[in-house]
Order: sequence, then structure tokens, then C-alpha cells
Amino acid sequence: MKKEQIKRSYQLAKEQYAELGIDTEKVLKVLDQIQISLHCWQTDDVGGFEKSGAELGGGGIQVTGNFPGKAKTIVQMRADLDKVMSLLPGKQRLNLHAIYGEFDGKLVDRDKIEPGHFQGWINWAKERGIGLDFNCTCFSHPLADDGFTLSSKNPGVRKFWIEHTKRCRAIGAEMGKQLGTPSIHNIWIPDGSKDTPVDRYTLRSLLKKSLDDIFSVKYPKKYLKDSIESKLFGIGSESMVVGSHDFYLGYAVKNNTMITLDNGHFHPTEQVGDKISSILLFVDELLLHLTRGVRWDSDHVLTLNDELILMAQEIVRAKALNRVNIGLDFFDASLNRIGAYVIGTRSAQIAFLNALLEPVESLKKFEEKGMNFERLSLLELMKTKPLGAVWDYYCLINGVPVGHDYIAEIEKYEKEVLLKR
Ligand code: RNT
Ligand code: ZN
Repeated sequence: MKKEQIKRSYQLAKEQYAELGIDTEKVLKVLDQIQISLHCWQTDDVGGFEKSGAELGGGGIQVTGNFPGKAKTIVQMRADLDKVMSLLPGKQRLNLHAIYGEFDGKLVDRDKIEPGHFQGWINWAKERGIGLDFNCTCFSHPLADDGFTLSSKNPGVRKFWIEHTKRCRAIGAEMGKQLGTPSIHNIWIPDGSKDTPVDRYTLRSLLKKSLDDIFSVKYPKKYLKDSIESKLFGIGSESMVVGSHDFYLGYAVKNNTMITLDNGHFHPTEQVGDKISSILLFVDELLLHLTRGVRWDSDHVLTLNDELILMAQEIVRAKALNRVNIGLDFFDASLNRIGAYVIGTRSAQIAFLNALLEPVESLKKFEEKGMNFERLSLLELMKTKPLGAVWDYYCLINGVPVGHDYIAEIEKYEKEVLLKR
């Protein structure tokens, strides 16, 4: 796209928003502050580097497709992430899983991992001036094969995963300490059952006990922040998931941890956007796993749909940007993986830009006066305002490809790098 055209379009858009009392320059400054934690696992289909050719195994999550170019080594993964970041305006963070350590070809079991295995990533992040987030990996492992980890009735299995998770929190805290920005450690476990269990209470009390043990180790909030992630169902856990939303919401409120809202983890007719204003009244901070649920799958590439738009609006309307940590969680191997990242991350950024461009004060005034027709019409009118012109300008001033220009960049990377792997 031509620079002059982008600038001209922005100028006109700026005037339109100004008429509604919105200062686009200020909005772009706020957008600059919004960091998105990129989930490293879209580059390699959640395989990890524990042993070569590792694949996602069980745990109720699945990657479909075999598009060429999957990252097979840490070097390739880092190159891909650099490419992704070069195509995104603003500054992001990186979200790692425990299976992405540098194990030098040795088999280091999950209950033996240490901060040293992640020093390379810390250095990598330091060079780029970005923060790191972390996750225990309680799936793709023989001790997770029967579908239970932290809630297992087998004390040895439970002990193994408790030790793993404790070590992961220690690794996260080290990341936060060295990088000067707290690392968020997120716990998601696959535990659940395909068929109807009769003793849910015992399973959930075991999970509670395991979490109490894990969180008995304290870290300063400036190094580590803890979050817990619920799910409605997964493949193989259709009838019951131990870590349900009720379970974790209760746990988070009582123990003052963050809660992770993965919007692919709820009933399709539930609005995750609606949950934000409730949960924020009872926990200090939230973590989002932005994704797109499609029928049974919770992990399609994020797009700018109603769900995402509402989530961003609810956060901005509640003036809660500083209490919501934004992460992504999708994995699709049926298309160019770099492209998937760029589409998903840009969609998240556009959703927040859209929310920041909303004339909230005018809308609130209508609402307070019971002027419901006026409120609805303004909400509808906002849908056709020149959001794209502001977004294009934001990309331009950030020196990243504007509009569809990133397609050619990704095609070039596919030809020169991905197809040669
Ligand atoms: C699974 C959860 C979880 C994982 C990642 C890999 O349903 O969403 O967050 O996707 O940790
Ligand atoms: Zn998730």
C-alpha cells in the first residue's frame, strides 16, 4: 500500500473519530502499551524439544494438518518467532511450555527440569527486551496417559506432577527475576473422563490438595504470577473435567491467584466477554488465552469475531487493561504457521484498537438515561467506522507491513526458509 494513501485515509478517519470525541493519537499510545504473549507452540504443533520428532500426545488437545515448515529445533523456532515479531506492530512477550527447554539431546524427565534448561531462552528474550511467560506441561507424557495428573488417585503419579509444576514455577520466577518483568505461570491439566464418573468429589479434592502443595512455595509477585486454567471438555474428557470453571474460580478467589480464561473452553453459547466484569471484582488479575472455538475444537486460529470483539470491549469499558494479561492459544498445522500467528495476533490487536475507539462515555450517557434506541444505533454505527484506516496507519508508523502486504512477506519466508526444512 502507498504511504501517502495510508496517511490520507488516517487523516480522514481521525476526523471522523474526533467528531465522536475520540482522540486517535491517544488511542494509539494506549495500544502501544498492550503486550500480547505469543504462545511458542504454534510453530511446532505443540511438539516440544524433549526428544527429536516429539509429538503432541493425548491430553485432550489435538493438532491437525501437516503443512510443511514446522519448527524442528530451537534455532528454527527462534527464527520463526523473530519473523512473526517482525510482522507485528508494538512489543510482545513470549509464552513457553516446559517441553521447550534446551536439553542437549539428553532425556531430562519433567520432574528434573531446572532454570538452566531455559537460560538460553532468557538470554534470547533479554536481547530482544521482551518478557517470558511459562507453563508446566502435564500432557504428552507416559504418566499422563491414563488421563489424570495432579488429580490422579495414584500418589506416585500425583507426586511426579506436583514436583514438575513446582519446578516450573521456580523456572518462571527465575525468568521474571532476570528479565525484570514478572513471568506468568499457568497451570492447565488434562484431567477428566470420557464417561460419567461417580466420584467427582474425590478427584477435585485431590486436585485442590495438589495445588495447595504447589502454591505453598511462595515467590515475590515481581518475579512470578500464578494462574489456573479451566476447561469444559476435551477429547477423552467429554463427560467431566476435574479442573472445571467452578473449581478454579473458587480456588482463585480463595487463594488469590489469577484465573485463565481460554475462550475455547466454555459452552459455545456462553460469552466469555460477559465473565470479565464479574471475575475482575473477585480476583486481582486475569490471564486470557485468546483462541477460536469451532464445534469440538478449542484451538482454531484467532479471528476478529464477535467473541473477541466483546472481550476486548469489556476489558476497555471496565478500564481494566492493567489487570488483564493477554495471551494466545491456538495451533493449526493445516496452513502456514507463521501466517497463522500473524493473523491471530493482529486480530487480537485490532480487537483492542476497536475497543479503544469506542465512544464509551456517550454510550454510557445514553444507557444512564434509558435511551436504548440511541445506544443501540451508536453501537451499530461504530461497526462501519474506519477502524482499518487507523490500524493501517499504526502498522505504518511501527514500520511493519501494512494491510495485505504481510502476505507476500510470509510467502517469501515460506519459500526461502520453511520449505527448505
Ligand atoms: C488446553 C489448554 C492449554 C493448552 C496449552 C498448550 O486445552 O488450552 O492452555 O492449549 O497449554
Ligand atoms: Zn489455553
